[in-house]
Amino acid sequence: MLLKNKRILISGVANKYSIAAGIAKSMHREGAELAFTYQNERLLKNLSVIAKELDSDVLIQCDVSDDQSIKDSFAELSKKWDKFDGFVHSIGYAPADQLEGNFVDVTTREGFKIAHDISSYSFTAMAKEAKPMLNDNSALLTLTYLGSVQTVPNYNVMGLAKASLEANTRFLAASLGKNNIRVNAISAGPIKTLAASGVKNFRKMLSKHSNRAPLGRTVTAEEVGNVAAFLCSDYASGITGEITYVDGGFNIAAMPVDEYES
Ligand code: NAD
Ligand code: 0WE
Repeated sequence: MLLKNKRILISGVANKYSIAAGIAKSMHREGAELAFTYQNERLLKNLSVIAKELDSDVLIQCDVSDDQSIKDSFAELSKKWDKFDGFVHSIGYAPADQLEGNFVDVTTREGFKIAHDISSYSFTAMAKEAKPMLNDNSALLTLTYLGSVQTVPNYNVMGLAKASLEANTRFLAASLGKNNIRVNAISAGPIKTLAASGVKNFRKMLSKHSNRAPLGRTVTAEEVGNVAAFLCSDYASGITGEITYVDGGFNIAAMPVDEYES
């Protein structure tokens, strides 16, 4: 039980395929008490079913594009939990027109602004509001993607936003270290979630991934969840500001093994 006596707030569950849902499942198995935020009413129905299965009835609306909504959601959480032990930020967004086509042609000032605001700044914003409520030995976690450090066709301005999110992870770690709060990120391999379902040729990307990754397959949201549970547990007490890859080794391989091995 990695997370016995830990209270963790989880954002970003849109449905059962969400990476945040895999994380919630692992954390619940490891004994954590969970609360959830959801973006809007439309997502509440799915979340209610998932939260119930994980013994949680703390569901709070939080749209991270709005400072007041973030403030209100932590105020509401404080009615249930006076203190807690960390949160998972599993939120990313860019307008759909930014994620299809040639980077220099499709990227706009507005698209850039929204991608960075929702996908990176929101992590700082949530940390700011959570800080007074966090216990000693708390941990914050976010989800990033390889597109932050290598180009990926169509990922475009999201790659820039993820680079910002990873720097954000390091600066938050430096900022909150003296309060004994650790801040880490998981860089997950591609997983077929709602956010991925709108992406052109995503299935082709999944098979390319399996081909190049040393493990010869994609990863599941629960595999990401298991690492998330570890990083938020006291077993990871010496790790902060780190980007941990959960991608079957894809990022360390420049080429598939099988095509050149005799
Ligand atoms: P998902 O669609 O299940 O989750 C994305 C979540 O972001 C949704 O729950 C949505 O409600 C939330 N969100 C978007 N805008 C918001 C706002 N303004 N306020 C509050 N919430 C908002 O997809 P996912 O793949 O589970 O994505 C979760 C995280 O994992 C994202 O940061 C994504 O970039 C990252 N990630 C995904 C993959 C992948 O292949 N699926 C790989 C690596 C990293
Ligand atoms: O971070 C992500 C998903 C990011 C995402 C997806 C969408 C689709 C719907 C952000 N915003 C939106 N906005 C929408 O309107 N991933 C890591 C998954 C992903 O998305 C890609 C990928 C991969 C991998 C987009 C293009 C290329 C590869």
